[in-house]
Amino acid sequence: MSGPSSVLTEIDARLAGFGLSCRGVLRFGDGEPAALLGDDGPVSVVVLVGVAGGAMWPIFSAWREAQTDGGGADPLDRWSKFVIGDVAAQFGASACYPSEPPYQPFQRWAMQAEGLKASPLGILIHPQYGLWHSYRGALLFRNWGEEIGAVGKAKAHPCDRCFEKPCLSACPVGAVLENSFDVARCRQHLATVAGQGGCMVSGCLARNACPVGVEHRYPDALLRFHMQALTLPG
Ligand code: B12
Ligand code: SF4
Ligand code: SF4
Repeated sequence: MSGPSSVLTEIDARLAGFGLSCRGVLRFGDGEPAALLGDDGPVSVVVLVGVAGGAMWPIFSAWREAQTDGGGADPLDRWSKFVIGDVAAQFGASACYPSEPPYQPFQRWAMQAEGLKASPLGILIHPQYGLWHSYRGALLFRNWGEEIGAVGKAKAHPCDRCFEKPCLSACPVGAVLENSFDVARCRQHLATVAGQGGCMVSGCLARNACPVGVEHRYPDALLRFHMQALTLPG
């Protein structure tokens, strides 16, 4: 994270209250074409907002319990829009979200901004947080001229030093192969008694098999929440 007075530090402090953080910054311009998102003109700076570990879970859960409709069909997306949209407005930015079509290239942005690389599972691995991190949104700054601050980039890729690659042998139905993920096969297994009692209860066994960042593993309730979302059609 950058110096104490940077805009990014202020944004990060607001996000921290919700268990979220600034994950990385992309600057467009100076030879790089500006990102075109929506109809409001080119975006010059994108700040990735994400989750690293399970800090947001109790905050999100309390919000959800306070909603008369339980947060609706996609409560985490709704909460993310509520929180990140508000922070964006406070800093004169707009926002976009990973699950909102047309899908913005969050993983490509994260590779560029945080220096992360894909694990054999397809999701990006972080040297500190392992597979226990994700993105909840991005703040979009248009015509941003001043310095915003910076987030340190990963220097090492954990999978390069992992010779056993336990993530590739842990799936009971072989849905995870190096560089490909058989979504239909995974979903079929999740619908069985074994899947309901296994991955659906304690999370994807392939993701759980990775030894990196285990101390940041999501709480079981959050894993169950994500697994339920994975079984929805679409
Ligand atoms: C559609 C989608 C799915 C679909 C299909 C995914 C698939 N594997 O085919 C389903 C519903 C099955 C799914 C499942 C999951 N997903 Co998903 N998914 C998405 C979503 C919404 C869109 C992906 C997309 O099409 N992007 C559009 C393209 C253009 O974006 P892109 O960044 O440029 O794409 C690059 C990357 O995808 C990268 N890439 C992808 N796989 C690989 C593999 C290798 C080897 C390499 C080198 C690169 C690479 O290359 C692309 C080109 O640069 C993204 C959010 C987003 N907006 O990206 C989340 C996202 C990718 N999913 C995410 C997660 C965590 C999951 C799950 C683990 C969820 C869970 N149960 O906990 C599972 C399992 C994923 C798996 N093993 O692949 C996270 C990944 C975070 C991370 N650490 O990287 C994302 C970013 C959402 C988020 N909120 O953070 N997902
Ligand atoms: S188990 Fe090894 S290869 Fe698989 S994601 Fe973790 S570090 Fe990478
Ligand atoms: S959730 Fe279970 S079935 Fe699906 S890929 Fe992970 S280990 Fe395999």
